[in-house]
Amino acid sequence: MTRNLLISILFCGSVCMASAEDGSRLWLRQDTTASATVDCMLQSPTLDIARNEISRAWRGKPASLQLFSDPAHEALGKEGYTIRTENGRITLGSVSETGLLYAAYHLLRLQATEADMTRLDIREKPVYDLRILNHWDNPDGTVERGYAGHSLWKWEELPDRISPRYEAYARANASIGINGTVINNVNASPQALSTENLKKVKALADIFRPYGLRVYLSVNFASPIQLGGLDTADPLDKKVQAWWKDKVHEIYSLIPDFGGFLVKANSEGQPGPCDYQRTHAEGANMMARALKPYGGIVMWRAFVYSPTDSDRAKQAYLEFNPLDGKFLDNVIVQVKNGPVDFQPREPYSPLFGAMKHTPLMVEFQITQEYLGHSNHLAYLAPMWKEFFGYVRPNTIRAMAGVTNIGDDTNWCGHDLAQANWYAFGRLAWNPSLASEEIAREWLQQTFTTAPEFVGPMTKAMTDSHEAVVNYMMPLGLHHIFAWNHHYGPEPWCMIPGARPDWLPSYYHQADKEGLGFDRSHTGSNAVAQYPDSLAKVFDSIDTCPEKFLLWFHHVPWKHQMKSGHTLWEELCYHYNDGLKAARSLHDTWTAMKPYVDDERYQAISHRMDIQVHDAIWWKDACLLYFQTFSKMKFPKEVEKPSFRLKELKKVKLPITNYECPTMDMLPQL
Ligand code: BDP
Repeated sequence: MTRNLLISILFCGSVCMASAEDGSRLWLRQDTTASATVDCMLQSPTLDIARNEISRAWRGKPASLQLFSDPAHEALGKEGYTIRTENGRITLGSVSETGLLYAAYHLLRLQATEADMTRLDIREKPVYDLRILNHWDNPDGTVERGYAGHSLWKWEELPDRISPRYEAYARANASIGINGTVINNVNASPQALSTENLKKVKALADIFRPYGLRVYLSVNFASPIQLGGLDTADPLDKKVQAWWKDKVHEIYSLIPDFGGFLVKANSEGQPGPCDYQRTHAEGANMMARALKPYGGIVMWRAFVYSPTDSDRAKQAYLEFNPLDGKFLDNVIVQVKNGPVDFQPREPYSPLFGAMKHTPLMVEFQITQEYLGHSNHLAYLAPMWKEFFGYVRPNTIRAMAGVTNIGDDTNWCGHDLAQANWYAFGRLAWNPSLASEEIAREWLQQTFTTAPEFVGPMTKAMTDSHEAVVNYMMPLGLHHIFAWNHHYGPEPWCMIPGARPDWLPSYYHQADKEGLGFDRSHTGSNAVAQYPDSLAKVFDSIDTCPEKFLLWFHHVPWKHQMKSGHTLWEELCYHYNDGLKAARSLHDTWTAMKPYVDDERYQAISHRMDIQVHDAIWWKDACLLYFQTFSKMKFPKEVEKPSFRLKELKKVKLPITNYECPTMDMLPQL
């Protein structure tokens, strides 16, 4: 059924206009001079955006936007939509205005990617209702693990001054279906909930709303003490419960569609219910009760590990699995994709599949804390797809991604890192999309549709994650980064008095016998947390996939690998392959010069110089260091080291948590 809304968009001719290619336009670079005639009988902020987007850029058949309430559209849910060619025009249909906005962006994507549009019959429904970005942005404008400048949110200016980038941000998210944003760091300041701050949050929420983007806040569990002046934050205390209830009421009176809370509790020094001998479920449920009347949710993180003797990789499971079924229905437990911490490659967290009576959501890290920051090209869709190879998409409830967005002109530092923001949104909408497909459409929209560009670059992007794994941490190695900033290699790192599970040697366990963390039944037995069939595969050194070998096993240096090489040789070849692959990414980019504007060509080339440099640094540091244990020679095909171990051990990068190193800070070749 058509409601009394009909917006007709008629095609108009137009001319092309060039503008600066500083990366600020992301993948939304279509020429906007179409000035199509738009017939609109209903108006609303969201529909105005959808109509304007199409009328400015669409160059195809006349189009109309229609709200439907028929079963076929209702079956697509409140954000789904159809796009159909009918009687010489294109009809975009949905039960909601947001659905129509998504349809508009889809139509424009088809145009920008030069898809065949002769007969359109598209039905779309997002796989996850919640597709959410997590900003680790601090009140002082810094971004924890952010490598693209300062925070986009200018707290000191809000709510009076509104940066135009807030709307540009909402638009970019809507164009890829992202519908939620947690705007502050999980290491949350209690001040996030102050009345003064909430007014600023409201200003952002008002801008985001027409784009279908809801605002959420990370909250500090001790807020009732820090902000409310109470003497406890015990979730079973009536005063504490009343405090949260009042606070939630205040939030919703300002932001009626507020999404809810994200909570990091009893993790890395953050307060939480365990401080009062209460469980995570008791803490989460207390907040959930306060949010429930307004439709709000709690995303409670399972990223916990205390300094015990137990294997860190086992701890989240040990703490959370016994709580299965104990959370209220508006709580979702947010679990990082792997059991440790966003390493370049991890097996999936065994909590997925184990907690059968608790809604779970996966947390991916879009920002490249452990993948060369915004200096390295590491297209992450293949890594996220690897997760979905083990965890069936329909067994989880939602997808969260820790963003790589800052106030840099090009948003993400590295122009090619925009692809990770884009891929996150596309996969949260439909996790069965192929990495190549996403890379291709992103490249076409962001640069050019020339096949000579799109073909090689799709391959380069798709290969890039494996390249980074190989030159940083192949075969299941993990967490051998430099202390604190997590950028370069420091497998030898030893800080007197530091928690052992913050030090690389805890993870690589190199000794004269071999390398790797024994998590088999002879070691920490972390394998037992996986379903039996998989536990068996991981448990045996013979059947464990080699990409996870050193994650699950302490392997003798002379162990024979599937290739016939020893572990030592195989390790050398992997590092060497990683370096070769980094060079090849760079060569591919160099060959793309004719297809790319000079501004972005140079900026990316420069970052790729750093990536190749760092691949050499990683290879040399890790192999020279591990060689002190293996005492074996490098195979002759492996490139000779450019650095000396003694020199590399002295390297201390003058960077804080929040920066991307520049070439002059790096060890000189
Ligand atoms: C680690 C980061 C740290 C975060 C933490 C988290 O190093 O900055 O606070 O994860 O996810 O990866 O809470």
